[in-house]
Amino acid sequence: NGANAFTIWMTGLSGAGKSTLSISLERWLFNNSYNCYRLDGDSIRQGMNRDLGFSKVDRAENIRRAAEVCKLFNDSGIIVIASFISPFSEDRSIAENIIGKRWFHLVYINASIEVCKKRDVKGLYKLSSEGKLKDFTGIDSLFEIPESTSLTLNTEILSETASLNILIQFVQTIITG
Ligand code: GGZ
Repeated sequence: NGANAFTIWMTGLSGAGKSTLSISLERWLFNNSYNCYRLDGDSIRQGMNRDLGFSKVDRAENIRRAAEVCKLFNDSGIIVIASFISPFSEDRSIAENIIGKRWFHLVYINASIEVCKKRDVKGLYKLSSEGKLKDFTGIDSLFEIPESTSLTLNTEILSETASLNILIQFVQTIITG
């Protein structure tokens, strides 16, 4: 990675705001003439990782493959915005090692399980509470809160615009080194 590209890796519960913020950040980078690519768990799981489910082993493989793709993009000079629940510390740390510590920036999109349940944008929390969705993160599958992050955004307190502005400031500090 000689081109100074890096990966913004967003972790957080389903409904915390990862995809929303990553799409807005992608737009900002694009508008400011930066090459970037967005990798999202939801879409990667429909293509490259459609053979994977939500067991601990499958999540680990999902994250490993995603991180390898991030590395390839970064090597080619493209900034990556990766948004995956990535609930396990061990898997996040494997991702960091694949991408390289220098180029991996962990951003925790923090909203409590109660708030995510209330938002329930996709109705998955309801399905899970009815027993129709197994191993759902925050309900019957663990989310390990990251111990150390490059940035944490509390989307319960911050508006979408406020979160985005902080995220953009953070990315600008990485870009200007
Ligand atoms: C967690 C699930 C599950 C289960 C389906 N657990 O909010 P979404 O809907 O649009 O995005 C979530 C996505 C999670 O994929 P990731 O690749 O980010 O997960 S991980 O990093 O843990 O591998 C959610 C949907 O898939 N979804 N079933 N059981 N999320």
